[in-house]
Amino acid sequence: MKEQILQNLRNAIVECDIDQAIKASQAVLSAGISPLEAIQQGASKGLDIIGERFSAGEAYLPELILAGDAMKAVFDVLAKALAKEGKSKNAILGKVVIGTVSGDLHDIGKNIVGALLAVNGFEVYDIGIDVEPKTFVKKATELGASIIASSTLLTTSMPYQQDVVQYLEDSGQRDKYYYIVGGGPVTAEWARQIKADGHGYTATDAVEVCKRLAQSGQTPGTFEPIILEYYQG
Ligand code: B12
Repeated sequence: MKEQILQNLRNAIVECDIDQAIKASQAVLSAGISPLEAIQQGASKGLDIIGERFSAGEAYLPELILAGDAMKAVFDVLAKALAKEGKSKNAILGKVVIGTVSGDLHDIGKNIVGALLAVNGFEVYDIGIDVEPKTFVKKATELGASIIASSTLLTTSMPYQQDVVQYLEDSGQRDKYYYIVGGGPVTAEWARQIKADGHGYTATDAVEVCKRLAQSGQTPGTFEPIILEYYQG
């Protein structure tokens, strides 16, 4: 039954069918399936299929837009239940500023990461999409955050993730903020190359990386980055 529900969720996204996406999300809740698992193993897989079709010239921009809208509908239904999955509701583990870098309007993954960090004890400030490198740092200063997280889905925007490090260095603040990077094309190699402090492939990884950084006591920018791939706990 669980497999069938996850498959329905995946198909609803592939078919860009918002009504079916909402129904399948409600079925996730009724069946007591983990909302995070439903997002990562169901709905996101649908987006991957649409993405592959887009690359192959078998789907076009309208499908990307509609599939994105269907995914947002899923997230709206599951967000409350996601909050209940949170493990440390009382303690504040740290403040995180999160955004999508310049030139990039993709926000679904970033929103999932932000929501999951928030329900796991972090105070999260989402500064949106198409965010300039220096704005990440300025907001972190303004809000007293200790972690900066940037997301990108576009290879053409990846250099802006590096520019955040450059800005931190140029402004003499590299030792003040842990900096983590993620998003579809972002790899461990890239994170090391740009001297980020952490990287994860999934929202679950992002939470664990932030926890380890917040508890590490190490000076940002002075250690091997914490890299996680599909952390299982
Ligand atoms: C939906 C979608 C859109 C929607 C976005 C809607 C929205 N509000 O976000 C719209 C229609 C706007 C769109 C537009 C475009 N898109 Co688009 N889009 C997609 C699609 C199908 C899904 C993206 C998605 O949401 N995935 C699901 C989420 C949950 O996954 P995720 O973002 O990777 O996030 C997870 C992890 O990466 C991680 N994570 C994310 N952020 C962070 C941050 C940190 C710090 C950490 C640790 C982890 C982490 O956790 C998340 C949850 O596990 C992808 C294909 C794909 N499979 O990714 C193409 C894709 C990203 N798009 C693509 C392209 C080319 C475009 C356009 C240029 C198309 C065009 N010709 O106009 C425009 C660009 C617009 C712009 N300037 O940004 C390409 C990018 C190619 C590349 N690598 O550069 C892709 C890969 C499609 C493809 N196969 O060609 N797109």
